Amino acid sequence: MDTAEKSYQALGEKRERGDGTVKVTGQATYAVEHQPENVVHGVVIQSTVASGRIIRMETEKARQAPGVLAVYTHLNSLKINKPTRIADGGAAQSTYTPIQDERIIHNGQNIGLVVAETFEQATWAASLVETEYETDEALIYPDDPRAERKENSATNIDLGDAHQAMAQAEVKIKGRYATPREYNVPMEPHACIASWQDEKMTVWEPSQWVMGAQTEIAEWLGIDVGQVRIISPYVGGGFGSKPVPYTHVALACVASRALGRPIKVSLTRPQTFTGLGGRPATIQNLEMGATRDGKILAIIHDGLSDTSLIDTFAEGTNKVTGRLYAVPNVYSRHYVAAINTVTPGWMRAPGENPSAFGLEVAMDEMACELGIDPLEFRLRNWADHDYQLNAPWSTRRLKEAYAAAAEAFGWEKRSMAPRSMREGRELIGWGMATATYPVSRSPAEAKLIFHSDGSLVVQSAGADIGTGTYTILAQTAAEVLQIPSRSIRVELGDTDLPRAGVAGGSQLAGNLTAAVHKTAEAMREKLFTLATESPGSPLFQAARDGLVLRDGAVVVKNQPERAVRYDQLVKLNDSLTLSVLSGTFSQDESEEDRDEAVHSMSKMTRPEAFSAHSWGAQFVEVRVDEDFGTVRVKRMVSAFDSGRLYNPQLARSQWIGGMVMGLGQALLEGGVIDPRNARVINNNLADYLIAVNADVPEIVTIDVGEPDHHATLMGGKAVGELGIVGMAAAISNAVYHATGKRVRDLPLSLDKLI
Ligand code: MCN
Ligand code: MOS
Repeated sequence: MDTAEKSYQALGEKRERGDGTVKVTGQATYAVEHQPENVVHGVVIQSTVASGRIIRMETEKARQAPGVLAVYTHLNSLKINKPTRIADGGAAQSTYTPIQDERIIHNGQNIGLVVAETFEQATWAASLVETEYETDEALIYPDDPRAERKENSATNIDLGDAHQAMAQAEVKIKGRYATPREYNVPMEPHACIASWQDEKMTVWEPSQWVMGAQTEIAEWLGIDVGQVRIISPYVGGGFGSKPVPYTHVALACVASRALGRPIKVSLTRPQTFTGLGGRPATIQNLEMGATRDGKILAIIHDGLSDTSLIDTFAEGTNKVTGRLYAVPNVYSRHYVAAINTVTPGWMRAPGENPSAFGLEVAMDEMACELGIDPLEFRLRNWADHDYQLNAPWSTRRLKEAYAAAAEAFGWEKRSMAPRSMREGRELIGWGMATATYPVSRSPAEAKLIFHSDGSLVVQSAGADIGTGTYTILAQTAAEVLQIPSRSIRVELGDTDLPRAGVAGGSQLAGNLTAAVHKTAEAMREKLFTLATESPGSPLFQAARDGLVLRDGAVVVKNQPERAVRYDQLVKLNDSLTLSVLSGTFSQDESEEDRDEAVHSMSKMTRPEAFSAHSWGAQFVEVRVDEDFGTVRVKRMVSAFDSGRLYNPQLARSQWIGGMVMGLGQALLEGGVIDPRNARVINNNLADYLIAVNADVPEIVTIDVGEPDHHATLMGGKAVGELGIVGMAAAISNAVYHATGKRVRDLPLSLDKLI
């Protein structure tokens, strides 16, 4: 039978998510929903000033309150060691260690933990703790001239001579582009259970990277990585906010060790706004020079993002500046400004996203200045290779993306002038932008286990944060082993499982499909060996190169009656199961090197000889009410090149998820910081607005990718973060087209339009 006729819903095919039903029916247990015996509850206390020190902390009333077991502050300091930052080969996003001293560096800083028998008792007791501060003046905004600035030289761009070329350019534009602090706000807030038992720390923690969590917790506690286990099979979204645990987890761990009982610590939604970071605010100045006929000659660009007083987190605003177009002269610098804030962190497409906002709005401005259609302007500056790296593209089906999206959108019907399209009181605007996201790679392991009933289990420590990892790994094994993917059980998100790195940088799908594919191939060889070398096998001594796998059996090609089923082969094996552990590490890599690769990000690489990225063309229509300035997005059409899609249905879910998040970023999102005390005023989901269903119009996505084996073993490129990258710029460009008003700072709230 032709295998094409029979679908195993293998890699590359559409299929619903395997974990979907358990998640939406409430059967999936999230970290803090586990109910260990004898569990206690911890409530975090946060500072109410931004800068200074604690001069008095009165905890006695809290200690006397019903059910209270302990109140931990800097006064009875449980030791927490400084963790090593990701950039220094560790796994920490912030090196802040709570309750070690009296210093306050940001408002909402975790400064204590109250532990009681019940959550209500702990909450009540926490309200009884009185804290007095001596306050210093705080640095609240990133453009405060007193804030210390550091150059983030890793992202410097020095191509050609930008200053000289700019001087010669016939047409120039210059703009200041800004994005506010934004917050990831996943549905599942940050909440964990820590349990110290028999010299081992077990933590149920929602995690994009269990092995990173293991590293950081071991460092905090001063114990071996092997003494820490992280369990995280289901994550209710992360969007970059759950790569590693934050300080409430450190507090939970030391409290559990001190009390000898498991402890639950959940941040309230408001506490999540300062218990961890979010996307830092950015400010960019971008100058572009071009010839009259629309060739860009030079870009001069500096950017800034805020960070905390103790850690450098850079939201590289120049990540895409030198990469999208054929610009021979680019000068770009990115700086960080240290202010009184929690250390910011990743949020979907860190760097690429604000970088594209600046560049892609500037592209629109230049196109208008030149009187050239914005899409045509981009095509005139087509980069046939990566100018920044001076390397060929692996694949770049961006022209195809522009063409497909423009056609589906009806772009050729656009009239050039702003305010030239309307329907009644509604101004209509059409805008577009380019999106891109790089391909990264890290090695990983997987284990495949056949049980005696012929059922297959696939294991890896990697995470599924809502992306589809469970599903695509079943599909990967199904493709090689020729069994229905729905019959395969996948186990993920546990440090006891085979080594894997982070679900971050939109790379896990590529990393784990490769690892599972290799392991499945090793399993196939093992099945052939058992089939041909076990005396009890019906295919004993059959020619190995004449064998194939089909419908759960080893079969002699063209002789379907000569077959042995997998369950029979398991029984011929010496043990009850048949398992293979393999992956994408090179064979000579030591155990130590493998451990390092998954417990840090120091071994993450990019494809070498080629510049490998995903690409997208994003078009939107907005309607702006002429009287009120309210903006509605009416249509979103994007075409993407993410290489081979492992599952087109799930890739589309990811793309539209990114696009919806981009819509929220464009119109609604933004932390409002109180200028008096640096408190996040809108620290809840009623005031911090994100896009909801009523905001979201019809979405069209078009896949223009082709397999890219320079990028990854299985031919796919990045998906998870791509969809957000160009959205805010496309919407801002559309709003300009509708209204003639150029808004360069997000969000595009109505006060900026009337
Ligand atoms: N996929 C595909 N074909 C490819 C690549 C991916 O079909 N060539 C699909 C697969 O279903 C895969 C998913 O897209 O599971 C995401 O793959 P990938 O782009 O490799 O991203 P990761 O697995 O590394 O996931 C992390 C990524 C990031 S970095 C953020 S931020 C983000 C995102 O995924 N956070 C998310 N998408 C999210 N989606 C949900 N629901 N929740 C989050 O927190
Ligand atoms: Mo994604 S922001 O790289 O976790």
